[in-house]
Parts: sequence; structure tokens; C-alpha cells
Amino acid sequence: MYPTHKQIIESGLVFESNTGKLRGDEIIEVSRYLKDLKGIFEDETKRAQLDQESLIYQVQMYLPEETGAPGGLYFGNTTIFPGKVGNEYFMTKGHFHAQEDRTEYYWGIRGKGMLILMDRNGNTWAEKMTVGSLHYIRPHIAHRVANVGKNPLVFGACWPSDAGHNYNDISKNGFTARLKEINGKPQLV
Ligand code: M6P
Ligand code: ZN
Repeated sequence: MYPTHKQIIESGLVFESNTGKLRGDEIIEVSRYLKDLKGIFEDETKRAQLDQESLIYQVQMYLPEETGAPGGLYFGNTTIFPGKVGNEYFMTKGHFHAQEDRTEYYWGIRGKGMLILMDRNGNTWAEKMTVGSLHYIRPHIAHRVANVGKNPLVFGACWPSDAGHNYNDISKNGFTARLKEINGKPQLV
């Protein structure tokens, strides 16, 4: 698996900087449909009435170390399609890290979004995500991203291989504010 001394090789991995797409043999892809997002949006009745096969977001991931291994870095991207459930924008499930002090970088590649952040005291705020914006997610901060534009939103992510995902707290209690379109613009309410 390791190259020999003085060998020059290709990495075998490509990150397309304009689209954010990852290419390589070991890239994993996950698709989230509306049917996978039960309880994520405020208006669950509305979510259940919409086409359950609608693709809401897709994730590409490169996970070169074993899950939970200390010291490794995972790399990925997420594409969120434009749309809303009622007046709440399409968004990721959102999570704390299972090892809560683990951090993460997100960066905007395409489209317009909002990175919604929440601390353990229940304060929720958001950072505007645009092409080229860079976001550092601090320890103990839950994070989710919403697409607030008319085109697909693509963002990159890099996180520690021992971070893990804690979805339970979010599926139980949600974030303490929701990002909705009010008078034509995104607002946390
Ligand atoms: C980013 C990273 C991934 C995460 C994905 C989707 O690419 O943070 O770890 O899985 O976004 O977010 P979520 O898991 O909250 O649906
Ligand atoms: Zn994360």
C-alpha cells in the first residue's frame, strides 16, 4: 500500500474546486430524501404531504481512517437542493459531534446558504455561507446548513475521524431557532 522509495505517484483523489465534487475509488456517497427527514422540519404535517422521494441533499465523503481513529481527518462535500417545507428552507439534519469537543471546517463552494450554529446554553445563530466563505465550527457547537438560494448549495467539510455524529439531541429537541423565509428573506425565529 505504501509507495516505494523515490517513487512518484498520483494521489488517486480529485477535488474539483469549481464544483466541489470528489472523485476517487474510495469516495462514499449518501443521499437524503424527504422521507429520511422525519421530524427535522417544524411543519411535520407539511413534510409528510410533500413527495417523499424528493432528493433534499447528497453527501460525498472520503474516510481514509477507521471510524473513531484519533488523529485522522475526514473530507467531504454536501449539496443541498433549493426548496422549502412551508417557509422553512431545505437543510441538513444537523448534529453535535459524538466527541463533543471535536471541531470542523465548512466552506462555501456554490450557491447561497446559512450555517446554523447552537451552543449548549441554547443560543442559536447563523453565518452566511457564500462562494468562498470559510467557517470554523468550535467545540460543543451543533451545526446544520440550509440552502437559502434558488440554485443548489454546495459546501465542503473537513472533520476529525474521531468526531462522530450525535443526531439524537437534535432529533429530540431541535435547534432553539428555525431559519425561515419571512418577508422574502431568511430569518431565525
Ligand atoms: C458535512 C459533514 C458531514 C455531515 C454532512 C451532512 O459534509 O459535516 O459529517 O454528515 O455535512 O450533515 P448531517 O450529517 O448533519 O446531515
Ligand atoms: Zn460535524
